[in-house]
Formats: sequence, C-alpha cells, structure tokens
Amino acid sequence: MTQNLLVVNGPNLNLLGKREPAIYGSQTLNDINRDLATVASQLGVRCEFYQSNHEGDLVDRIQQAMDSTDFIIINAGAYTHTSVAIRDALAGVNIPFIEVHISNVHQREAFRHHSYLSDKAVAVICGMGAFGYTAAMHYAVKHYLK
Ligand code: CA2
Repeated sequence: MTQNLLVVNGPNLNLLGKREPAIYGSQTLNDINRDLATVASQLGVRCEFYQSNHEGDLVDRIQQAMDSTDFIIINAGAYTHTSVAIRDALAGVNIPFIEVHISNVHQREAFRHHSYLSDKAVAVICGMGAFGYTAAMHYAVKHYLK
C-alpha cells in the first residue's frame, strides 16, 4: 500500500518568498510544496501539505494524521520554541517526524536555540534553506517508508 507523508508548516511560513529573502530564501511556500510533490511522486509516496498560523489548528491537523499518515515533516516556525501543545500532539500520535528549519537557528537569537520538539524527532535539519524539506523527505522514504 502507498505510504503517506504529511508536511506541516507553522506560523508566518506562508510569507516565504515575500519578505526577508536574505534569511528565508526567495521561494514561496507554494514553490517549495510543488517541488516536494514532484519528489514524492518520483519516490512513490503520497504527500499532503498543511500550513497554519494557529497553534490549535496545527494540533488538530497533527491529531487528524493519526490513522492516515506514516511520517511527518514539520517546520513549526516560532512554535518550535514555545509550544508544549505541539510537542504533546506529535508525541500523542506516535508518528515519526523530522523537524526542519530553513535558517540555522543556532546562529540566531538565543531564544531560537531551544526546541520543544527536537528530543522527540527522528532528526533535526536546520540551515539548509528549503532543501532541508527535500533532504527530510529522502531520509523518511529511505529509512521509514516503503
Ligand atoms: O528557520 C526556520 O525555518 C524557522 O522555523 C522560521 C521561523 C522562526 O521563528 C524559527 O525560529 C526558525 C519563522 C518563520 C517566519 O517566516 C517568514 C518568512 C518570510 C518573511 C517573514 C517571516
């Protein structure tokens, strides 16, 4: 049976490509997701995409993934550094996930150095730009799917 990946993006990532290109690059979230959809189909997995600026909506979407999703790639944006609720949702559904950040959070302000998700994640990618999502997808398919 075909396996299902879910790519989740948190607050303000809908602004990608429209502001702060020096930090976050010039690709829009639609550009990134379109490229990921192509990679997913080349690798023979199904892929869904979700973005929200709202913490509770992100929690709801993660819970919804429980019966249908085999792997999650998540950039929780600023909620990475604040959200016990998103951590609990990911732990609660027990779906393996990779945490992705476009920027190298460790080169930035100290408050970005802590993540509520990292110790529950299979892996953490940061500082590779949008390629981090693609790298996560390849790793997930090779090591967890198919
Ligand atoms: O580097 C990342 O991917 C982050 O998750 C991005 C978050 C930030 O709070 C994290 O510390 C690191 C912020 C996303 C904001 O995205 C924007 C994109 C374009 C313009 C403005 C914000």
